[in-house]
Amino acid sequence: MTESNIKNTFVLLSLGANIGDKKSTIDKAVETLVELGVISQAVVSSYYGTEPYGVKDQNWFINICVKGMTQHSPAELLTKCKAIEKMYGRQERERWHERELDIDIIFYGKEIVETENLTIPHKEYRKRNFVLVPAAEIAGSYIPPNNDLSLDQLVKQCEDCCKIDKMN
Ligand code: PH2
Ligand code: MG
Ligand code: MG
Repeated sequence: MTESNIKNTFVLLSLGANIGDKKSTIDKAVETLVELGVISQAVVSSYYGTEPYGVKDQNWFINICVKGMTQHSPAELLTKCKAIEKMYGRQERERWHERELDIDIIFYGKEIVETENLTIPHKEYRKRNFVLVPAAEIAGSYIPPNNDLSLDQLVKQCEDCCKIDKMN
């Protein structure tokens, strides 16, 4: 395959952690995404301290978003993200409970993916400040598929009341 045939697709990921050394885990996860060539041209949002959304009785999270380009298919990307979660100690627990590291694929180009274990755009992204705020910071003019509004506009009309504090 010549270089010009290699498909590079825009991707936006959400990373979160609420146990262990949250900041250090997220830093290392971003480094690993780049070092393993999972994404290139990475742009990382500010770090945000975020109130737990959903199950309330747990620590606050740190959340960020990362955008970049990937040569992986959505399914390959999911496998890589899961492997990096494991690398940094992710244990299996109940849905929405605490986690050492969560890496979710929010957008993959303008593609819509609906398979048994992967839905892109992420099912809940419109409802969540902890995704929309960092996503809009780095990709405010991006208009998600099935949408007329940009991330900048979606963040303004999001009704999530969970607190979110910019850390840096
Ligand atoms: N992840 C969840 C559920 N709730 N709340 C915050 N603030 N941050 C998260 O990353 C998060 C959450 C399930 O993935
Ligand atoms: Mg998640
Ligand atoms: Mg996840």
